[in-house]
Amino acid sequence: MRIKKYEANSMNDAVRMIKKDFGPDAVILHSRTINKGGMFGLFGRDVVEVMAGIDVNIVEKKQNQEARKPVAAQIPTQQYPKEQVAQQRNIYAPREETKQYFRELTQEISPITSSLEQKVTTLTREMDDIKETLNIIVRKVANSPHPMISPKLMGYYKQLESKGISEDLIVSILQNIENDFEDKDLDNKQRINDYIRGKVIEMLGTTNQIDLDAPDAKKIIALVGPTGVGKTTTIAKMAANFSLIQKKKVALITIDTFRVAAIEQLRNYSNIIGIPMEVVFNIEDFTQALRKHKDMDIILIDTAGRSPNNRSQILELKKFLRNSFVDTYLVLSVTSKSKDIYNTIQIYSAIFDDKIIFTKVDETDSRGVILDVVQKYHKKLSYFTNGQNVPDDFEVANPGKIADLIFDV
Ligand SMILES: Nc1nc2c(ncn2[C@@H]2O[C@H](COP(=O)(O)OP(=O)(O)OP(=O)(O)O)[C@@H](O)[C@H]2O)c(=O)[nH]1
Ligand SMILES: [Mg+2]
Repeated sequence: MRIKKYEANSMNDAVRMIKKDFGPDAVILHSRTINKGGMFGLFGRDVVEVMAGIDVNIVEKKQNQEARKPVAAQIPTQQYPKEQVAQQRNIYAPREETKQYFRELTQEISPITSSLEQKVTTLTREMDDIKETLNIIVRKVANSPHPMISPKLMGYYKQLESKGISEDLIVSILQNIENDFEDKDLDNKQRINDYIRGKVIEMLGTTNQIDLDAPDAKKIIALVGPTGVGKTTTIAKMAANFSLIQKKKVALITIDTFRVAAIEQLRNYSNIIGIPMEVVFNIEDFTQALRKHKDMDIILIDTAGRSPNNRSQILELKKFLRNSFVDTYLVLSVTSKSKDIYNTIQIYSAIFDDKIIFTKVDETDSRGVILDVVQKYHKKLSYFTNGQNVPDDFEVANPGKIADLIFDV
């Protein structure tokens, strides 16, 4: 703040002086009337004393603004002829062609802006539609434990889930129902159960059994699979069926020489059924045994159980089974975890083609994995076993029977 003291004859004079020094932004801080010039207070005259000041910031700000003003505005007009000043000012006025340019530009832009407006309107409408659809989905999800399934069919979802059928197959079956049934028929339990059974049978596709009377029948059958799934027992059941029921000539070969007990197990069965059995330790023995029994109607080969995690052991079996006359069946227990079953199928695919025997169906109510194996891996069911009794607990797999097994009928 700059401050100055003034003395004037009147307040008006003082203000004029202040304004001259500080400009219109000056402020009067203090004023008083004093007597000046006389002696002892006599014969003097009254003057006005004023204290005034100005904020230096305001002054600087004003000066900067002045400096930024266009040159023409700063031209002291009285120093130049009027025409010259007008000419100078015209430099800053828009020219006619500039005005024209902006007029044309506006004309060009206006269709673009109106189409943009339209697009924004359409997008807003679409966003509203999406919001509405999302709300419907959210409401549906909130009402149903499975977002893809109508709440009316959730009972069937639970039922199929309890049978061990995988989620994606259940969803596929129930979505078929939603497509094929009218809403009012979704309450018809009998119709829906029949439909589901029909779908499962359709999904199980064709099965495959050994027909020894077929002209191209393969006569040499090997069973492979993980440890303890029931290979040896199933071989005994098959041998007994072919020999005792179908009256065929049957021979057994075991390449499972890993445990003495395994050899003894099969020898016992061969003795009981009354059929020959060979124990082979290498490829030469194997070829010799096959040659020896070439006149048999069927030769059944038992193999050592191999963990799917031991790929090299599985490939070891390949040396024996790569013979094109050998038809290899994978034996799987329904009691195994689905994940392990899928893993086994993948690893054993190196030595078996597509035929599967499921064992131990009597040990669980959850047999839906059979359907998954057929659907996901395109395998064919051949037989299933449902107990430890040789030869009784052995059945030909047909889609109707498997569907009954899955639904525990
Ligand atoms: N409950 C039931 N048990 C079965 C079935 N099939 C086999 N078993 C039993 O499963 C156990 C193992 O059977 P094995 O035939 O020795 O199995 P494996 O696959 O030959 O076994 P490894 O040769 O050791 O790999 C035995 O106790 C059988 O009685 C079946 O269908 N149901
Ligand atoms: Mg065995």
